[in-house]
Amino acid sequence: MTRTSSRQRIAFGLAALAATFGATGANAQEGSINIICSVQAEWCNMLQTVYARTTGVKVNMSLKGSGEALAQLIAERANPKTDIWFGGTGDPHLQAAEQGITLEYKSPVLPQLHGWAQQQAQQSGWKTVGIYSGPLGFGYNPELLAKKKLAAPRSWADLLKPEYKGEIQVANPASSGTAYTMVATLVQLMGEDKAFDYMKALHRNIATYTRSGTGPIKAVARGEATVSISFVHDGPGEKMQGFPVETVTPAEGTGAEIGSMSLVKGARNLEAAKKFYDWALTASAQEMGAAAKQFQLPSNKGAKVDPNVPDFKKIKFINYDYAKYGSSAERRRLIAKWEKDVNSLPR
Ligand code: S7P
Repeated sequence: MTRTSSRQRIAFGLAALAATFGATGANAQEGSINIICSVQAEWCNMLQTVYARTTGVKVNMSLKGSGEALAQLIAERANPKTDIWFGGTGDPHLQAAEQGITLEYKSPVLPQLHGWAQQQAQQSGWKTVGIYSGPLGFGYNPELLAKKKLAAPRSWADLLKPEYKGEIQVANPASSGTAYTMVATLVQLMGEDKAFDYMKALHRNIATYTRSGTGPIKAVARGEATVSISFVHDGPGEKMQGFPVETVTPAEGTGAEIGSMSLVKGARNLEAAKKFYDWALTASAQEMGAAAKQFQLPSNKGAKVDPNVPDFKKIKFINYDYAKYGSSAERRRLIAKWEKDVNSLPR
């Protein structure tokens, strides 16, 4: 059997999508859907273009990080303007589920998903679902490190070294799901008291807390920071653009996100939104991530895993408690504590 390329598989998937809709081109379906898209722009744009061209459904796409997306959905809950929230870290999706902002839905595609993605659905009462997973780690700029005669970090402990003072970027957990994943990971890895002592010490070495979780690795790639705390699947895409960036996961262990998707309660275009949701869970739709140079692990068991996707077998993971750290109370409590005990300290 000849090996099919990712692009060929996506083309086959599109043909299947067109068949499902009884359409072969634009204007075959009526209507539109409104999506908040929390992956990076290239993937969001590809989903928008391909879906609209294949089904005739107009896709209005608004790009927002996970933390900001949740804030918007909370703000518009009395009068929702969004039909689907696609991507972003799983914790705020679980929080949205708990707050009754998202809708229970069991897609017929669920059995095709990995256990971790189905578990995300089950523990939210079927109000969200895992669409990808990715490990938290560090990005670093090897050229900048060499210029500053610094070694690459290998562990959480390394980030506290005095020589990294002012060299590290991470996002602010109040606005970023990525940074909240870091807080929750450290608390589970070290215990709460030690994790907060660690974050206070780390604070001295932080140059900037960014708004969005993808900012720090982009800054590292462009030589604006030396080290970032980031999802490591965001590294290869930067490297492919020619930027000097490498990634590593910490020796002590790390957490992983379950990037998720949710239907919004009160969605104005519910039937069309469900069709997009089912499609987004298929193997061929999920392969679009890698085609857009984003390298999370797809949740559909049949999706081809690009060689740039981090090898989960080689990473030391903690046993991340998604239910506990996705609960509104715990998330709010830890973020408030981080603001009070860490962010208020001088640097
Ligand atoms: O590259 C995509 C990614 O890292 O960004 C997503 C998310 O929007 C990050 O949100 P924050 O800005 O709130 O941290 C991740 O789910 C995804 O893997």
